Formats: sequence, C-alpha cells, structure tokens
Amino acid sequence: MDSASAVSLRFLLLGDVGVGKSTFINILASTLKAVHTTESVEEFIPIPITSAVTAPPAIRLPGVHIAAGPVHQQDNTPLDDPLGLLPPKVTTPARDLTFITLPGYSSTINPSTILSMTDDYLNHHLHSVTSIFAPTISSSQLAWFLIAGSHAHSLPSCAFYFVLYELKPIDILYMKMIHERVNLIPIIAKADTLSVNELWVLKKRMLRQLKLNGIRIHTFGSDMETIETMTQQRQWGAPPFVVSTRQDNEGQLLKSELKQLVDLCLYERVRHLQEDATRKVIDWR
Ligand SMILES: Nc1nc2c(ncn2[C@@H]2O[C@H](COP(=O)(O)OP(=O)(O)OP(=O)(O)O)[C@@H](O)[C@H]2O)c(=O)[nH]1
Ligand SMILES: [Mg+2]
Repeated sequence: MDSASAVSLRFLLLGDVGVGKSTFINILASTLKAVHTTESVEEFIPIPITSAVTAPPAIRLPGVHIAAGPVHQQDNTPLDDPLGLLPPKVTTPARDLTFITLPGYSSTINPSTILSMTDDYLNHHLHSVTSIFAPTISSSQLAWFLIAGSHAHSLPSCAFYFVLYELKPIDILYMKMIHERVNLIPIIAKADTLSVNELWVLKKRMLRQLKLNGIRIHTFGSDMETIETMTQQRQWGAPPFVVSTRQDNEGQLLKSELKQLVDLCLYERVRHLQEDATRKVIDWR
C-alpha cells in the first residue's frame, strides 16, 4: 500500500509541564505494529503580526512522526488455504501519525503566553486549510477534501489534554478556548498514583465540571448520556481516559485505558475523529 492511501492523523498533546506527555507518545508508539520509521520532528508556526515586536518570528514545537505500515490479518483458515497462498486480508490501512507537543502553562511566568500560543497555533491551521480554497467552496466539498485529502493538510485530528489529579481553573479556561476548534480528548494522567476508587470519582467529577462549563469533548460518536452512564456504571473505555505509562514486571500497563484509546483513535473510530474535526472547520469558517 502506498503512502497516498495511508490514513494521516495528527495529534496535539496539551497539559501542564511534567504530566507525562512525552512518555505517553513513547508508550503509544510501542503498542503499534508494523512501524517503519519513528523520527523527531519540529513544527514551525509563524507568529501573527499583531504579537509584540520582541516576540521571536516563529513558534517552534517539538514532535514525533511515526510511519506505520498496514496491519494484515490472516483470516484464512488452514483448511481454506493449506499452502498459505491466499493474500492476507488488510484490516487497517497504513498510518502516518504525527504527535505535536505544546508547552505546559507552568513553563513560563505568565501562563497566558501558552494559551495564546495555542490559540495562534489552531488559528494558523484553520486559516491555512481554508485558504487553499475559494471562499465559495461548499461545505460538502470542503469536508470531502479534509477527510480524503488528509495528507495534503496538517489540521490536528484531536488534542489530548492531560490533567493531573484535578481540573484546575486554568484547565477550564484552556479547554473553553480550544474546544470549538479542535477535537478535545481529556486524559487523566499518571493513573497509577491514584486508587481505582479515586479514579472513578475523578472521572465523574470531571465530566460534571466539563458539562457545567459548557465544554464539548470528542466522544467518538457516542452521546454524552452514554458516556455518563458508562461512568456511573464504572465501565472503562470512555472519556476522560485514564492513562498510566507505568508498567508492571510483565510489561502490562498499570490502571490504563490507553489500549482502548489507541483502538478508538487509530483503528475503530478514525472516521468519527475526522468527521468531527471537519465539522469544526466548517463551523469556524
Ligand atoms: N507515576 C507515573 N509517572 C509518570 C507517568 N508518565 C510519566 N511519568 C513520569 O513523569 C515525569 C514527566 O514525564 P514526561 O513524559 O517527561 O512529561 P511531559 O509532560 O512530557 O513533561 P514536559 O515535556 O516537561 O512538559 C517523568 O519522570 C516520567 O517518568 C505515569 O503514567 N505514571
Ligand atoms: Mg515532554
């Protein structure tokens, strides 16, 4: 399969300094099959003209790019295919994944610098993806391009927003600023440092706080009632996703929904991610 038919996904990692963003990328990469290349990348975003004259000419963001081949699943039984001559069935196309990290708000004396950088980052991508087209392009044509031509643009598919122990007022401010422009997926970081009971209390409280503040999160096609019911019934696999990058002696992740999150984002619900990201571009323009 050539790269043109690969699924191109771009993930942003947001959240304060030291919450585990870099470790998360490494652990996620280690769960992928058929990885061809993993390389460090940098993204440069021009600073808007309105910013202070003393500001550097561009924002430089570190990232990781992973090129993964198609995942084949051989579902022919030995009876159907005794000599193993039938081609394997492709279940997942090749993937072209980019992870871009924005600095945590404690990395500067003034946290609003980081919020405004994120604001500039999102606007830059929305402007560049829409400026390719005549303003008269229909919403359906634009949607088609954004999904089918994902290789031709670098619009983020979603933002993983890492929260440690509680949603602080600044997190709420941050999320409110971005939720209409990017798919927001809240992550409860370092879950191994909390008891299972504490995790459920936190999950429930976070959903309530998000709702109270009118923050819309990406739900992979489920409605919010379903997400709330899953949380009430203590069923894993819904946002906010509990993530731990710590492993036990057998290499199993401790208290983590990382596997479910990876399955949803990279395999099962890619289309929902792309459609929701597209809807946001259309609403924004
Ligand atoms: N207990 C625990 N520690 C973790 C986990 N993930 C990361 N850490 C530790 O937390 C520290 C920070 O992790 P990083 O991945 O560097 O965090 P970061 O968000 O990339 O940090 P900055 O890039 O500095 O903002 C390291 O010492 C990690 O080993 C986790 O799931 N559980
Ligand atoms: Mg880091």
